[in-house]
Amino acid sequence: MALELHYWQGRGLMEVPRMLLALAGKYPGDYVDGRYTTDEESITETCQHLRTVDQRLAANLGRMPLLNVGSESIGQSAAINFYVAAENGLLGEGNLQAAQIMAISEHIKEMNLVGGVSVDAFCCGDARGWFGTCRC
Ligand SMILES: N[C@@H](CCC(=O)N[C@@H](CS)C(=O)NCC(=O)O)C(=O)O
Repeated sequence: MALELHYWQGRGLMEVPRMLLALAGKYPGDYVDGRYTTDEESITETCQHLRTVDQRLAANLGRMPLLNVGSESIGQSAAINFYVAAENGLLGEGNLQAAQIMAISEHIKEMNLVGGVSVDAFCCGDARGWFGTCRC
């Protein structure tokens, strides 16, 4: 089924699904990597104005990230990560490993929430730069 990712022009919360897709050998072109901005001067062929998509973000309460799977939409980054990982065989073997993988993902999210300090060690020192592209 056709996949369409919608996110700001940055890594942020959509980088996990993009990386999962790359691990599965799928790159932009295999899916739509929609990127958006509110800055008129930053609009390019690969980065459109938010107004082109803002009426279609209800599944994430008007925010991004949003994943379209055919005619269906998924909001909330945790749900998007789960769907993309599960569809591409990247959630381990069985429910136990899937839960352990999701726990690591939640740990990283919480470490980022407290300032990225602990995540720096976990992510080889560039956590601030990595998460800093999210416009939350
Ligand atoms: N809990 C949501 C948070 C979504 C969120 O805060 N998205 C931000 C970008 S990282 C956003 O689009 N903010 C713009 C807005 O709230 O209008 C998720 O994980 O998907």
